[in-house]
Amino acid sequence: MAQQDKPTTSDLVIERLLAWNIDTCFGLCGDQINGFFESLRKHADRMRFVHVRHEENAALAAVGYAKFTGRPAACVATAGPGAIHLLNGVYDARMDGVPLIAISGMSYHDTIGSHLIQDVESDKLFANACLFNERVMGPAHATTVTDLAVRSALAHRAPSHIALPIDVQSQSEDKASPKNVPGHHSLAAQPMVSLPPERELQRAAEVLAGCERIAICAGAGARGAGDALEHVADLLAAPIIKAGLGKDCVPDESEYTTGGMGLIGTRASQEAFENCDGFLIVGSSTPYYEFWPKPGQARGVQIDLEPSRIGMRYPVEVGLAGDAGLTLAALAPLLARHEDRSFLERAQTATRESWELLRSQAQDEVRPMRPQTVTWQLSELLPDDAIITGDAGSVTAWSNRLKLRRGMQYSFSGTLCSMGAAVPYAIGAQIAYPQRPVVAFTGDGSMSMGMGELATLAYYNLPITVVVLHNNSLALEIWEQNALLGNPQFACDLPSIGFAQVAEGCGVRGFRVEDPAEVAGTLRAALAHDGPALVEAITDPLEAPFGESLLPAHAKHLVTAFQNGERDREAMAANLLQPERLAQSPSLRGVQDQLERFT
Ligand SMILES: Cc1ncc(C[n+]2csc(CCOP(=O)(O)OP(=O)(O)O)c2C)c(N)n1
Ligand SMILES: [Mg+2]
Repeated sequence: MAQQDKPTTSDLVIERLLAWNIDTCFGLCGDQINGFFESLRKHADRMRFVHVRHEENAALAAVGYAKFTGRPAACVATAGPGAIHLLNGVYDARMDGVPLIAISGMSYHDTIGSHLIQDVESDKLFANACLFNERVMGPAHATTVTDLAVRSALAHRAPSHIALPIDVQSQSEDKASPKNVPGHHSLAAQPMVSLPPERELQRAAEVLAGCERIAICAGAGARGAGDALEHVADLLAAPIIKAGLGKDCVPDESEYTTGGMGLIGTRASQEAFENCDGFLIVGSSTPYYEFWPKPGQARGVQIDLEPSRIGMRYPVEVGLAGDAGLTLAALAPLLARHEDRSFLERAQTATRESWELLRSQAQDEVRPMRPQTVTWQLSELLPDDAIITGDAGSVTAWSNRLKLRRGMQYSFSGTLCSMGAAVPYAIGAQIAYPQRPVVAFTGDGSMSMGMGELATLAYYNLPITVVVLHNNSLALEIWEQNALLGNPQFACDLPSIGFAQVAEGCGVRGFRVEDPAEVAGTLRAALAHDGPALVEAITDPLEAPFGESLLPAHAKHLVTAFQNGERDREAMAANLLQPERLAQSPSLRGVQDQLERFT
């Protein structure tokens, strides 16, 4: 074989990724990774390369791709700044339990550590973020490392990192060591099927049989297990309360769900937590477990794929380590149907009240408009089968209240909670599903962090609809500084950007809407646009994203912050004191007199 015909290290990595059915790679080139890009060029007919504007978005797009398909994608960056940019998205994968293959360049194999340009040892950089993390030493090492990277990512639902020194990327001559037995590896995949032992299932059924008012909390681990979950909820007459990452495990139109939980959740969810005597946790280790039943209040059973997470957030009596769908299906025949349906029925009434609150808030014709108007209208207009990506901000609360119908999918950067994930997640989703409608729901802070990707939407003509809540503010931080710490807001203002104009400048159809009466029409036009579109909706930053779901301590903090001189306290107090909201918030009613002093 002539020298130039021999596969390079990069060829071997790419061919092995393809053999694993990983055929999509997001990234951006650079002199320390261009050897790999030559191989991407040669494999362009089989490895779909998606050129983004910032490496962080390459990794986040790969996370979005994996969250909506269940399959990993690759992302690639040059050494130094490229790898460092990539890292945030790779951490997102790690923290939300998502498989991903990150590839980054390094300096020459014999200059590493000698202060050359961009000489950041990316294998060390990714050590904490990735479960599998190796530097490839040459072609003879490439397939072994790639196999292990993919296997680890799939087995542990975690990111893997492959570091490729620049000269190694193009190297095709190598001598295998005597321990490297030719042909010793294979692609045999062993899908994990994990089911708890029968004895533990029996114990779980006994605990649940002894409870009268059972609440279920479902998180990311319950995604894909919706049918089994609804069946168990029906048997137990138990409402399903969805942690942020579990939003699409059952649709919001399900008669069993009370919607979201925690600061961004509904009063219906909180009431179920407060009044339950039995607690079934399905694939959730939400950071907001202070909203859960108090330790000791309810007898607990927890299902989690990851045994080490059992008992981490709640003192459960029985832990079922297993796949949520399979475990629920195995548990169901052991459960007697709860004849007393009253706990579920009360939750259903409270859920209707939560939706009614949102609906009536959405009807307000004030300006700047309430974000609820956008949420409500978007829910009405979302096409069947839509994929929606959310973002960090008060926008998390508003996207959490979108009314998902059966077949829709939703996710956001949940545990890392990185701003700016909605658009790259949407890119990953749209690349995976060119025919499905994809909506990115984001804030002006997040949008300004990742604005460059609007050009990516135009470049690939991805028909994503980006909805930006433009409130000239890092609004969530106003409410967090006040409600979590009792401090007046500081450094939350954002100078206005003409997002519709920026979008147009990038080749994306731009819409701007200020009038609540025009929201539906504008969203309809954007969704119908044949190509990428952006809607900037001018919204009120002083709309409390978590008014009715505050805990008493948060309500007290708000009063303290107002006493300490919060500049917008008058408008904030007025917003919190709206009768419909007060009616659903015992915590706010507890400080009503004190809040009234500020209006
Ligand atoms: C990368 C990153 N930086 C900072 C934060 C802290 N943070 C969370 S939400 C938020 C404000 C987001 O502002 P915007 O996108 O305008 O949404 P809004 O809250 O106004 O709806 C900030 C600063 C974060 N989560 N991620
Ligand atoms: Mg904002």
